[in-house]
Amino acid sequence: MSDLKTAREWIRSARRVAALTGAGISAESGIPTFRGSGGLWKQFRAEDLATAAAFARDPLTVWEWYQWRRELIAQCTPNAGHLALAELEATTHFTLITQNVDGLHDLAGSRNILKLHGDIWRLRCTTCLAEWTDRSVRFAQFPPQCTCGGLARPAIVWFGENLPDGIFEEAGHAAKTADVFLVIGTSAQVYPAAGLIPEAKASGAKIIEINIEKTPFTSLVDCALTGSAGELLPRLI
Ligand code: BJW
Ligand code: ZN
Repeated sequence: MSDLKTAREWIRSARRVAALTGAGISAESGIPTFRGSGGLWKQFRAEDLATAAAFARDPLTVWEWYQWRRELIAQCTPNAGHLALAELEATTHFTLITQNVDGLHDLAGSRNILKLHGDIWRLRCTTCLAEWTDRSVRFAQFPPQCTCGGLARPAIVWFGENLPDGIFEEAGHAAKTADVFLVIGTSAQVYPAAGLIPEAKASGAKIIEINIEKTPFTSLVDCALTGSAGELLPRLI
């Protein structure tokens, strides 16, 4: 049997399936990834843009970068990979764990989504910690503010920051109880997200990886499918 057929059979007979997605699943929608050629971290320094210290130092520069990304993402739509995962949710006990902040899984129709690194369309007040959704591409005032007058920041998890309360625990539970764990379009270099892979494996899940390149976990997984998520996921699901 081909790898793809075997993997399909595992999913078909699984009671619980979970998936960890990364920037690679949105690449075919036109959203740049972080690492690798063409990745955001080739063009920008993460420590200048994706840390609380950078925002405290220069909120305008950080907000301009997010504004640029919000404009770009607003023009993108889910691809066949996102849609296949939304379909999986309709037919199986399925938990979607994503590192992505772009909201394309929501647009594709997935409902049960654990967003480990936040959401680019949500803002949080640095003073009163209130959180709200704002999908506007141009803010009425820049940088955006809270009704309390405090400076707003993107509700995104930057380096050195903790993941949203309870979300990682839920993701860990999904990983530990899954019969099949899909790892899709992530370089699996950022923790604690990448730690879910060995956790699922140790709990007995079959691990299926979909990536156009090798990752630190490729040699460990039960099935490594090499190719694009937009092409492979519809054939798998
Ligand atoms: C395709 C494809 C196609 C392309 N089809 N595939 C243990 C060891 C070392 C360090 C740490 C550690 N534990 C924690 C740390 C620190 C840090 C960390 O992990 N650093 C490592 C990089 C070394 N982690 C943290 O700081 C985390 N917080 C934390 O640990 O809190 C506890 C703590 C508190 C205080 C002090 C210390 C610890 C938070 C991490 C937050 C990550 N945030 C970011 C940026 C947000 C900015 C933003 O988006 O605006 O989230 S980083 C960036 O990377 C983004 C992503 O979600 C994340 C993961 O990237 P992803 O999704 O894997 O993308 P890429 O680009 O890396 O990979 C794309 C993949 O797709 C590639 O493999 C391609 O081949 C593939 N691909 N096209 C299929 N068509
Ligand atoms: Zn406020």
